[in-house]
Amino acid sequence: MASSVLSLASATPSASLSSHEIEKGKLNLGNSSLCFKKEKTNPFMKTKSVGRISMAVASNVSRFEAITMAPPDPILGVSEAFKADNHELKLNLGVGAYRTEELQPYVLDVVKKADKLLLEKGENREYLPIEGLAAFNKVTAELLFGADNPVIKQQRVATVQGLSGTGSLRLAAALIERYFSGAKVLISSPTWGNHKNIFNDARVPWSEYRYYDPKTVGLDFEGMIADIKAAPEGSFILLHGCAHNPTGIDPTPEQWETIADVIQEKNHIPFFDIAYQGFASGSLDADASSVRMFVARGMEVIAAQSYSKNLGLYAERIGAINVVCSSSDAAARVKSQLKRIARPMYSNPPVHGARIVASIVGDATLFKEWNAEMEMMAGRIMNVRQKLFDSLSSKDKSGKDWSFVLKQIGMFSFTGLNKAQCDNMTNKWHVYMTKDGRISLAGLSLAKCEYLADAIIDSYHNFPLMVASNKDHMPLLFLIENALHSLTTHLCLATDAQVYWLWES
Ligand code: KET
Repeated sequence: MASSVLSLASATPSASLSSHEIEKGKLNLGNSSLCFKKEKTNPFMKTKSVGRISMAVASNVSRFEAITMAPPDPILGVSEAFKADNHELKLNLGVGAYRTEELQPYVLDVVKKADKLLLEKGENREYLPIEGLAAFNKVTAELLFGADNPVIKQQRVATVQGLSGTGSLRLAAALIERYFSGAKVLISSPTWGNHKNIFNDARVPWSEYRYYDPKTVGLDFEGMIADIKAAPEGSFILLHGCAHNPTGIDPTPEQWETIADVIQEKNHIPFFDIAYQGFASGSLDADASSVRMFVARGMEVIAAQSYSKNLGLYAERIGAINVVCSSSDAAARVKSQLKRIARPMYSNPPVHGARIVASIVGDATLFKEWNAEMEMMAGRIMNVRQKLFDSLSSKDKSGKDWSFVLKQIGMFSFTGLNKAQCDNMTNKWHVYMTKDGRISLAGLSLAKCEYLADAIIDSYHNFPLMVASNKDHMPLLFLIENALHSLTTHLCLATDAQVYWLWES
């Protein structure tokens, strides 16, 4: 009988095997059953060793049988569902991607100009060095920290071009896993959904600090400070540099100072994710002020940047990881290790987006044009925010206070709608959004604000969760939902680690 080999390490957590099952040597997979045993003692089946455990399956069963279907991504999966809907009023407020008033994707004029210049220059397509394009790394650090920042002059920043914000965060996570074994990353509750995936995949333990207060629909500043204080000394504190995703709630400058005080007292390491520089206020400098304040205090800081949003370079995958160190010597060593991590992952990064950023930020005229376009994009979102608030306030006669919509900043509004209400938004109104109640205002037009307000009001008032008919229960439900979410993620991580352990041992 033909046989094939399955690797245990490739099994997803839900398809993982208990040690009991391994001893018994049998696993049921729907209609087929899978046999496996320790290597050496199987005289009848032709198996090949993959690590210590090998399995043989009948030839009519896929070698990938043990792989279960992954759920759709909570953010990017929304765009897939949107595409499949043919309703004329459908609205995609899922992914944070800027659209024009006509709800079309937008390529910045300054990017088109840079593109043309690059084409005329006829640049080659040679590999980049592992750390990326030197001209890009120079301007990206300058854009974040300020060109005159002493840390740049003193060569205390290790900058490596990454695969946009996500890839840059992933590099930093790998660095933490490798050199700060057991150190915890603290992430805000809630946060961008992919943060948890990034640290899970890098096998970096994380826990949450309080951030959003559903009662005030604002920042739970006391909770945040208490949780950062309570974290083990030397933890990494993940902070959204500006325009917090998904809540749209940022600390005030005074609150940032207190956050820095506590982080310094506890010897924690601030780890910024700044994916929306320019989108909070319309000013690239103002939006970098939180990061710059920490650096000005002489702290060592990690900061992951993205050009997906502020230059609309989503598909170019262009961003960077910066590690500000207390000496140029340490920065050089950190950079060498970041390169060492990148090399076996993807070898070296793509060149086109890096050239675009370098030519725009490095040219005074183009840079000025970018700033103007950035302001225009941020301004359009602010107008839409205002119109949505006006529509909600004039249409909803219940007396509910919708002013949180105006208080939030950046691309998103965190509506406070629960999962059932979000389902109603999509199923009845064809409004596609993430199930945490976030809507991307960057995907909304002035013309669609009234329709969206109708959808939100209907979902809020007519589609309460069974237990939550009294809206006072909402904060509690939110907490329960959040706690369950956290628990499942941690369980998944634990199960995953067990499979990994079985494989290693
Ligand atoms: N950080 C944050 C906070 C963030 O919202 C995103 C993307 C990223 C990093 C990474 O973006 P990148 O394109 O890798 O540079 N957020 C939007 C898209 C996504 O989920 O991938 C979003 O929240 O819709």
